[in-house]
Amino acid sequence: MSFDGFVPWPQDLAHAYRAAGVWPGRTMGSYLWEWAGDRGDRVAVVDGATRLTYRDLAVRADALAVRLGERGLGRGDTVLVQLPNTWEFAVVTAALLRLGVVPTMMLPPHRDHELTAIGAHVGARALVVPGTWRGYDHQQLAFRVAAALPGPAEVLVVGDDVAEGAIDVRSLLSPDGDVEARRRWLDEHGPSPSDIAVFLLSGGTTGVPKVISRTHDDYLFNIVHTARACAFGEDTVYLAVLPAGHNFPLASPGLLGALHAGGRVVFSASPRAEPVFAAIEAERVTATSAVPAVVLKWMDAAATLKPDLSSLRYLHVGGSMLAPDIAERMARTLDCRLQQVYGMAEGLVCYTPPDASDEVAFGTQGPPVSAFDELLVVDEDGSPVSPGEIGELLTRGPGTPRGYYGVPDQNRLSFTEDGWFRTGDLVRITTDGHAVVCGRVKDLINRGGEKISAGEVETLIQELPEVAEVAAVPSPDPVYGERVCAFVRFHGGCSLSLAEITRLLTERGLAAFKIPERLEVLDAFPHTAVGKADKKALKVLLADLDTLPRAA
Ligand code: AMP
Ligand code: DBH
Repeated sequence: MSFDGFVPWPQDLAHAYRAAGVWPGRTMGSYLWEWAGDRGDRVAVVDGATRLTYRDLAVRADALAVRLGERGLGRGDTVLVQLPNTWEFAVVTAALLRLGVVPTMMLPPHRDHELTAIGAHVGARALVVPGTWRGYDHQQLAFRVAAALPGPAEVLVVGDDVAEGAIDVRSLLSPDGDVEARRRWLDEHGPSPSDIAVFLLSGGTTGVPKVISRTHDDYLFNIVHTARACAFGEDTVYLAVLPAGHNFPLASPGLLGALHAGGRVVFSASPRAEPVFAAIEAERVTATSAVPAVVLKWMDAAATLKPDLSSLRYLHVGGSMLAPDIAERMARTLDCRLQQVYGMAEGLVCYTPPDASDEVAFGTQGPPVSAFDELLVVDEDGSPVSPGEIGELLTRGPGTPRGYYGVPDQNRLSFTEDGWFRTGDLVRITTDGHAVVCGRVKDLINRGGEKISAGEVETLIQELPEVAEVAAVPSPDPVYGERVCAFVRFHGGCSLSLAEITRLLTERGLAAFKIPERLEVLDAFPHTAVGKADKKALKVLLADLDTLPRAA
């Protein structure tokens, strides 16, 4: 197998980045044994009572990698990884990076719809899932998806009750055997720095989420520069709270940044305040990252639980809009330095500096983490706006790939010919070069940092026979920022309730966080000049519905 849909980096740029040392010219897996040598006995990963040293991590990752290699997986293959925040996430990811098998980072709430569509798009050869998670049987999900994929795919399970026909990942991690021989074999058979290291999902705006290929070179750039922007070092104890397959907790700087800096990663299986506070206290966590919706819940809980957060120095908050007064309240309530982050799996990451003034820390999302990142703000015609004006942000740089994986038509819309990525975000840049996110032009719903493509939800609802017309729009929400609202026009004599729509979409295998939480039924839709649902008008209508008293 090879990755035909990969949009390669221009050769001259790749050479220039390597020559300038912006790209380290190494693979991510190549660090494992270097770390095991320098700091082998130090704890790298903590998950409840499980503690892995840097050496344990290298030994186990190699053991898993070689045994997966023996089962026929290797460079040029990809697997869907849908694991919760447990220590196995770190070992599985490290093993795949060593072997050159590309992990496609799925999220635990994803279901048949997402796994099948993405798995088919990337040509997944296997799925790595938990057995049961939050009461849901992921093993059976993986069997269904494997059967639906065009090619053969193995089911790899991290869990206690591994079914016949699935592979027990824990049995493959055991450190028995010849550690040195495995290490030599992997050093010879591993990937090269320009290979794809990981596939990340973007919220995207089309039917299914878009896949972003990140090479070892460009992802290492991301990790190194974000870790620097967050002053990560050997004393960093990073708590991974958001689902680890997200670019933010994974590599911005997240768990990979903490390991790269010589620190320690603590996994929290849940973002709820109780376990998070308990982990911060028990492990003396120094930094964590979360979306505003999650931090708001921590603030509420802190008032009653009164946790000891004295070790927590830095809180990275980003992923969705954050008002300055709330940012300030977060820092005061949790008594730590707030670093706002505006980032995207497509590459660009901006961070407010750890020592920023209150004005910068609370009122902006900071400058790009590297001077090599370029920003360009344009108006509706694509012309640069005057300094300080709001417009759509275009960006280019050593961490921003030149196209999504395998979607040439989409790429002509999302990227300019000279390599600028159209973020779809409305921003202004302050005179000091700090980004301030002001809104967006892309058609998605940002539910507490989870990006939901309006098109994906609309396509599934439109397929219901009762539905004549549908439009998904963001409905403002005090905690999540936005939730999905579906405007629907039914065929004559037909109707469905919100509960019925929820059931039908769940049956079709759509992740729960994408399912509309509000339904507004219309007899007639407002349309744009080209005959599409007029979403601007629908958003105004929604605001009116929320302010005007409703007829009984
Ligand atoms: P994704 O492409 O799925 O990685 O999501 C990245 C998108 O999340 C960005 O393009 C923004 O729309 C949004 N985002 C990330 N950070 C922030 C932030 N601090 N404020 C507002 N929106 C954000
Ligand atoms: O929302 C995101 O995708 C995001 C937020 C903060 C991100 O990718 C990142 C930082 O790197």
